[in-house]
Amino acid sequence: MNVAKEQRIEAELRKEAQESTKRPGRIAWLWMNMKGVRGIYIIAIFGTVVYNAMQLVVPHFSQKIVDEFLTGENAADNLVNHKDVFINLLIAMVALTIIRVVVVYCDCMTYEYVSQKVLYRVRNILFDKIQRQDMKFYNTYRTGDLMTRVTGDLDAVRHMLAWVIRMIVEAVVLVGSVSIYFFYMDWRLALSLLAVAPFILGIIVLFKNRVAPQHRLLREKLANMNTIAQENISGNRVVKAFAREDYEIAKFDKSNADYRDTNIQTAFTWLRYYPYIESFANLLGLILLVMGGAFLIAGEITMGQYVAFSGLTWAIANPMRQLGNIMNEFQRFAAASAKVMDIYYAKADIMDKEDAIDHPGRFKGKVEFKNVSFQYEDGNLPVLKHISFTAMPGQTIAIMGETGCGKTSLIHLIPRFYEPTEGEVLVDDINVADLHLKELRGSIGLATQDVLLYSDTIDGNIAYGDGNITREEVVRFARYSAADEFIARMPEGYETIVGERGVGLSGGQKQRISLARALAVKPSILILDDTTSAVDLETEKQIQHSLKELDFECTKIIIAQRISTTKDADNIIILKNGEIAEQGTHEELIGKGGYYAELVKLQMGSEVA
Ligand code: DGT
Ligand code: MG
Repeated sequence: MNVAKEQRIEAELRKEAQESTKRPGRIAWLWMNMKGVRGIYIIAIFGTVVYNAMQLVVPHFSQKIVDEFLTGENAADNLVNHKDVFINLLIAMVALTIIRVVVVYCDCMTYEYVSQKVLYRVRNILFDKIQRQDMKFYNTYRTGDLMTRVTGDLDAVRHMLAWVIRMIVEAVVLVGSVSIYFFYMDWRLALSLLAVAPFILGIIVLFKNRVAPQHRLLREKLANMNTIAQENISGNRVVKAFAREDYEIAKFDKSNADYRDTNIQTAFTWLRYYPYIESFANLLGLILLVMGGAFLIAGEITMGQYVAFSGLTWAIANPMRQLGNIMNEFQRFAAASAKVMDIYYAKADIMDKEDAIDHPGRFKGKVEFKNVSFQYEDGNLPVLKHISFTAMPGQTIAIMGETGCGKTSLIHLIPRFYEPTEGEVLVDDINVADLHLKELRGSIGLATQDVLLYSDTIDGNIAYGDGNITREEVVRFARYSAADEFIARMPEGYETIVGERGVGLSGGQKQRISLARALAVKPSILILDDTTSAVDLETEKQIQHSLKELDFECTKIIIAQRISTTKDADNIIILKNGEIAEQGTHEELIGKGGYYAELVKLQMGSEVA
């Protein structure tokens, strides 16, 4: 399939996943995602039917050979006079076997191709889905769990297409066609052989009821183990700092053992039912021996027919034995696909409205909070209460307050990471909820409180928001954020690769790169959340100076603890328990003699010189 067609199908499926209000059944969902490869999948199923039916033709030929050339009344005669028929029968048997091998080979390749294709597609859609979720989603799902869904769970879905369905078709074809053939030879013997089927089916149903919850449990345990591993690896510094390696190893061991035990239990569940299935399957041979023998002696069936019956009982017995396996895999698919579909059909609460307002061109950068209150969905207390203030284009607004008073929560409402529970947040006099997220967020430069850099070059990290900017510009923004000097001193300068999360850089260095990254999108609104907290005073002064000299107009909203960072702001907002306790300029607030004035007194002499 060509790339354009694949992309078109993927886009259609994404649209469906986004817009559908009802989740289809898991098989219908699978079928939907097979768009474009359904035709060849059906051919593959047809191939399975063919090669299984072919397996039956060989015993049919052996029956003919036995009856007409070995044991029949005219056997010796036939062997002499119709030698050509005998040889033709032998050649046909060999040819059929070769053809069967070729069909099986092509068939397996097709199943593999289709299943990989669907796997690739669904994985892309899942990643796309995960990318577009809002903050709430990331608060809900643990990383290890999400990783399990796009890897292990998805592979169980692939396995369904590549193996389980094939096995089901195989079983149905074998049992079905052999039954017909048996009935055609002798219906009484056929009926006595098939009498075991209802018992085996009964056992399988009992087994299914037992094993289904176990597969769900198994899947949870795997996700749990992955989460522990992932959290441990990304939090390795904390582990080392507290010398908790042994504790972590024990914790992982426990989860690993838990997973192992659940796996063993699941296997044992099958083993509990297996002897019954096996006994019934073996009963077939006994029935054939007794009943078939009696029929043969009574002359009801020929020797050739007896050979055909006995040569084909496996075609009933094997699928019966396989049923447990198939059911097991099917339940694994059921548990995994439910997890995959959770993400596939996840809907972000925060999305573009259908009638979102287009805002081509640059925002002026006016930010206004109108009586905004906010509470986290999983929290039980309001975090922000009746916040109102306005930042005019180009102004600098400082936000200060004790830790936990709601500063970060407040600025997260501007790029619409969360929705206020009351009131509205406006940018350029438009409610942010009415803007296209891409346009809104594209015009905001945000340096978050906990800095996350990608494992990429410093240049790549700074240019993250706008891949088109030149090296000169990257250097210019690094200068604005007082980062150029230390970057230039690094062995490979801007080409230095920083590790995952910026390993290899100091806290202050990371903050400065994060500031350069925020500036590099030339935002209309620059939001700095404690961005210079780890930077020394001298460097900070330099940064403050360059922020005033930016060559593009930009409203600045700066969260900081230091008076030196905030004193020149056009408006300083003091938050207390989610409410605005004071606001005004440096001089006005000193005059008020409140929290800010206290802070000035405390920090006097050291910084505000
Ligand atoms: P900081 O950075 O330590 O100076 O503190 P702020 O002022 O940035 O505080 P903020 O906005 O992070 O948190 C305000 C309150 O909201 C605090 O009680 C913790 C709570 N909170 C923060 N994030 C979440 C969240 O994702 N879910 C819930 N339920 N509560 C949150
Ligand atoms: Mg904060």
